[in-house]
Amino acid sequence: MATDQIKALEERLKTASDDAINRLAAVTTIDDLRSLQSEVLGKKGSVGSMKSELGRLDSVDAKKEAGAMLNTVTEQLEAAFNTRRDLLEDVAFAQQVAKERLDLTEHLSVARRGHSHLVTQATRRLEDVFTGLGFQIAEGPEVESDFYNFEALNMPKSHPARSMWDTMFVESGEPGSVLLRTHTSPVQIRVMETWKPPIYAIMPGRVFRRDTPDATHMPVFHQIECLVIDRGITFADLAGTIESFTKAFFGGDFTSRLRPSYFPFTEPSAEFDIRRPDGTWIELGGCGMVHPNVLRAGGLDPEEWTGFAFGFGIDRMAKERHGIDDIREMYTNDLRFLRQF
Ligand code: FA5
Repeated sequence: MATDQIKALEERLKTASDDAINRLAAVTTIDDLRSLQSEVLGKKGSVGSMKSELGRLDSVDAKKEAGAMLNTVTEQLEAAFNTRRDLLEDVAFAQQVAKERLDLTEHLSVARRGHSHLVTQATRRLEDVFTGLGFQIAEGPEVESDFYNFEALNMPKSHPARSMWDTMFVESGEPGSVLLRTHTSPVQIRVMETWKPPIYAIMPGRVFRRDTPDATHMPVFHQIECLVIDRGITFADLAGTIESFTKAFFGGDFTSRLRPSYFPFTEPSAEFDIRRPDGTWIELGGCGMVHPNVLRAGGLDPEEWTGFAFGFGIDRMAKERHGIDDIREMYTNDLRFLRQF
């Protein structure tokens, strides 16, 4: 009797266990594994519920035998569940890692060092060339007073030449007394006030004008100013310096020329152009002999000191030099453009 009971139990146990193993092989998530485990080994599970049947067996030996059989199968099933769980956990972890992985390949492949902006590079080169010619570098403020930007440069209030520079004013002090400098020429006065002649100075910096951006204009751009004050300086020194600079900066096959012009702070005044080897010309900037009124405004005696000055746009020069069609390209921050330089 007991043997039959055990046989029957053994068969049911085998069926339940085989069924559990088959279903386990098809389980792909931890959640499904958990619910299958309780369906099989839980109190009411296909295998787990068999424990409660042991009490109904006829003999103690039969109970023992059936109990041992049940334990063995339960242990085997638990081991199978554990193995499957480990595998699913590994897979879930790998999936999670893959999902959260940061794709750094782009950063690695473009992990080159940045470089200075085209205009900064041009400014540094200009500084190198001029310091090589014996000049010192000076700087002045970007927010200037009317005095330095205009008045000391021989443009008293309501002087018509002030309209050559469409000015941006700053709301500070007397209306119209504080402004964003429209050129680097005010630094000439600041240098004359603080340095003792002889002066051989260059003054690079940012300047501001109410100019509408177009292919050759920006409202914010860069200039470099050059000022020489010494005894017996002549127009020939000015022309010679511009020529030396042209060859040192652009190359030996470039030359320069001066054309008569007008600036209130220089007399005589000229525009200067650079000739490329192909014979075409680049307009660079303005120049001239420092006006006696400007020397006086800077605290120097025009009877003792003479000098020349010139100034030009760095952005526009870089544009011409590199054959850039539109000056605005330099400020759109498009790396594909900027990386070319
Ligand atoms: C001046 O600003 C004078 N201070 C130059 C000077 C200095 C003359 C010393 C005599 C002695 P001008 O306004 O022409 O001059 O400007 C000089 C250069 O700045 C121009 O030739 C041009 O290259 C550049 N420039 C002028 N306006 C702009 C602009 N909106 N955007 C970019 N570059 C400009």
